[in-house]
Amino acid sequence: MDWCESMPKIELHAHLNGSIRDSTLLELARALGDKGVIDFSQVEHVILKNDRSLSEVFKLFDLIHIVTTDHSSITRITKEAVEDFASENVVYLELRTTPKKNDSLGMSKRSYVEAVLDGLRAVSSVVVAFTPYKVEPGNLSSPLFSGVNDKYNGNPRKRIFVRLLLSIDRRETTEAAMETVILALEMRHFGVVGIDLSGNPAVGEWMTYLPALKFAREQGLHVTLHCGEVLNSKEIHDMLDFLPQRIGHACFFEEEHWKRLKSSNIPVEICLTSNIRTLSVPTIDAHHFADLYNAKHPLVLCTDDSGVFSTCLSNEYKIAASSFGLGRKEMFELSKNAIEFIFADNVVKGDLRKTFYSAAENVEL
Ligand code: 6MZ
Repeated sequence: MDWCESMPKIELHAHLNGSIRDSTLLELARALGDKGVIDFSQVEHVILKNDRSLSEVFKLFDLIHIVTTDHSSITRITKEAVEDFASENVVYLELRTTPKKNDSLGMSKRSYVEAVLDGLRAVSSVVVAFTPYKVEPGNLSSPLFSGVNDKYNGNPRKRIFVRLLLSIDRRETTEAAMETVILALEMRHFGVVGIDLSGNPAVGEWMTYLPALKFAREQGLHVTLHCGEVLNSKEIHDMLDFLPQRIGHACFFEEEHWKRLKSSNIPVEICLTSNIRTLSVPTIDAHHFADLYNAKHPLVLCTDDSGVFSTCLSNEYKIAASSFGLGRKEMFELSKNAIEFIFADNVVKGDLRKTFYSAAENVEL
């Protein structure tokens, strides 16, 4: 585990509200209980429960959203999520979140995303680079990180790149999905690089989101889809037809889907703990990681919801090592290969390659 922690890592599938710390969730829930908004005694056991089915996970998200959806909580959980990932040597993080409207709190989708950005700015223990790199005229050597050599508590601060994906929830309408895409386009200069389709896979129809997803792609945003989280052969087929730049999960694929996935080379975001906890795969030994890995299909290990599933990215690597026999070298390569699937630009990719190159000299492979 220590070794997995020490290795640089890339996280490409992390839902902001799913990455909330248990301690923060309990604290925020207790505060709402004190105000009489919720009955804390009724929700405490829901928060602390560890073995949830997929449908129970979505009930928990409804609770988390009641507890977190005000600007200051969103800012706080963003800051904490970035600190947590950076503390285990995640060097590039794509954080995804569903912009939410809440009239009673004066929250619009835009102000929600601004609260997320405030969270990125609030991080002080780590150096965060989240806006796209621009080469200033006459200054070709502008640093990717400002204050890289800054110290925090006497130690050099770690560095992390963060990019944002805005999620469309499968409960939303075509118009609401389009609003999220337009917001993502307007927020590009703040590091929003793409769109994710997520939410309860038992809800909603693929066709509802197609206009917004097509528009996103035409405008140059990257698109990743939660695909095959439940058995829905036609939807998986249609999603693969769309040729997203990445997909998440791929648990309920059938022979025909695997063939098409492999021939299209679409990278898969693999979330081992999440898939096991939600019973989306029967056992870890039966997980499709092994087949995709052996077929050298592009894939990346991710946490999905580190708070909800009590995991972290180092733990996902540890599980891959113990379940599929990966050695240090294989884990390092797996982590490094993810550079090729990130949605940030080539300058960031180049910087990450250097990070892995120098880490290869320092971590025992
Ligand atoms: C599908 C998921 C998910 O957006 O409020 N989400 N969607 N499958 C999953 N696997 C278990 N885990 C999380 O983060 C929470 C939201 O992310 C999506 C759901 O829409 C959930 O409400 P944000 O920050």
